[in-house]
Amino acid sequence: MHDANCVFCKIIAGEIPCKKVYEDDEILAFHDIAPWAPVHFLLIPKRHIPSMAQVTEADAGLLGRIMALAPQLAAQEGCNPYPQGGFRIVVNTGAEGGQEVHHLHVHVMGGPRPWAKG
Ligand code: DGP
Repeated sequence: MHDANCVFCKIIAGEIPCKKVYEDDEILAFHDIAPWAPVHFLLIPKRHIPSMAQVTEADAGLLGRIMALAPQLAAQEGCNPYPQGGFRIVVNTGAEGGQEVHHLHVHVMGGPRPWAKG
């Protein structure tokens, strides 16, 4: 599913450039345009799911794959090793959850502190 008005669908389609971290048939990862931390990338499903609020049991495999990719991509992108290093995972959901782009995305942030947010 592709939403013509969605900025992340446009990135998936190659209509908007991104700094790619990882791609497969189901998932794309790329650097956040406004990073809060020295390492900050987003993992997104290629299928247009607006947010975590629309996720169902049928999406468990896809969500599991996204979460399982996070540690290896965090290391690849320069996050320091656990436990002195590590990373933060955030999934903003809905207006009150701080979500601005309504295509499900998992923020992965890490690197030496202080960070811009938090
Ligand atoms: P959220 O508030 O959770 O919806 O975060 C959306 C993030 O998406 C925000 O940190 C900035 C990022 N973002 C928005 N537009 C673009 C874009 O065109 N390219 C990239 N790389 N990131 C974007």
